[in-house]
Amino acid sequence: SREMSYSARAALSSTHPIAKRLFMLMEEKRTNLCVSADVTHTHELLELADTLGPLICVIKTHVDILQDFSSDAIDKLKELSAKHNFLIFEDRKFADIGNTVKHQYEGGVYCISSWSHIINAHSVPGPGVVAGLKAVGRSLGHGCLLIAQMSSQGALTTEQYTQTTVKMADDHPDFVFGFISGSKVSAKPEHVHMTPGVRLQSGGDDLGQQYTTPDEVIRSKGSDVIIVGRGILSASDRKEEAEKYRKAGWEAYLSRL
Ligand code: UP6
Repeated sequence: SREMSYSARAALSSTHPIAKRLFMLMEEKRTNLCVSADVTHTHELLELADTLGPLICVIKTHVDILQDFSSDAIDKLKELSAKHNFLIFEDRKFADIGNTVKHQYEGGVYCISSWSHIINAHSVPGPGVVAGLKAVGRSLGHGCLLIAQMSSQGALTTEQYTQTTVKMADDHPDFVFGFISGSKVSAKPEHVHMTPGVRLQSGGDDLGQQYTTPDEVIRSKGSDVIIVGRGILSASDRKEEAEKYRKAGWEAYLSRL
């Protein structure tokens, strides 16, 4: 099936500024690869960001697994994001009442809103979670992805849950610009779909993760961005492996145009 290009989607007037930036840089850099930088030390995070920077559109972080988190490391990550033109996505998966997520997003040890272009949230608390996050992030120009589906075995994200999540996104187009999902869940071309649980060799791990290939995710499932962690991190040459994922994701995208 013929689909719109990332740049055509960037040009739509109703596309969120963060989605516009993302679609544009994906087209410029010819990449729909988001690396999941699931490492425990800041030197490794920064080394990944600098080495893989030219090959990725987004770096996804879990800053609460870093043993040596510091605001200095975050400053360096921001510099690398400017140097290589990628966006930063803290995979915090907010999932509480609006008032609590507001504090979790803005304050605490990590001050996520001061550095992360993209955050995500579970829709399970209802629209208050989006309202709380939006109160902090909207004026900063940041954007949010709602988790509509999960890659793990036995996930409770039923078809109805997914559809209600899409409605929640539709109600907040000034902040929510897309989804974490295994497939395209919204028909709106302004929405970005990002998919975790991706590996060149399908299968899983022994804790419930389930993998799909880049080609399947982009071409058959209609998602836009592949999120890859251990597929790249466990390779002896991470840059070489990341290039394989970039190429696979990009060729799958070209084939659906
Ligand atoms: N992630 C999933 N599945 C989801 C949502 N998020 O795997 O439904 C995240 C994980 C991890 C990354 O928290 O950071 O994506 C996947 O890593 P992996 O490629 O090493 O399995």
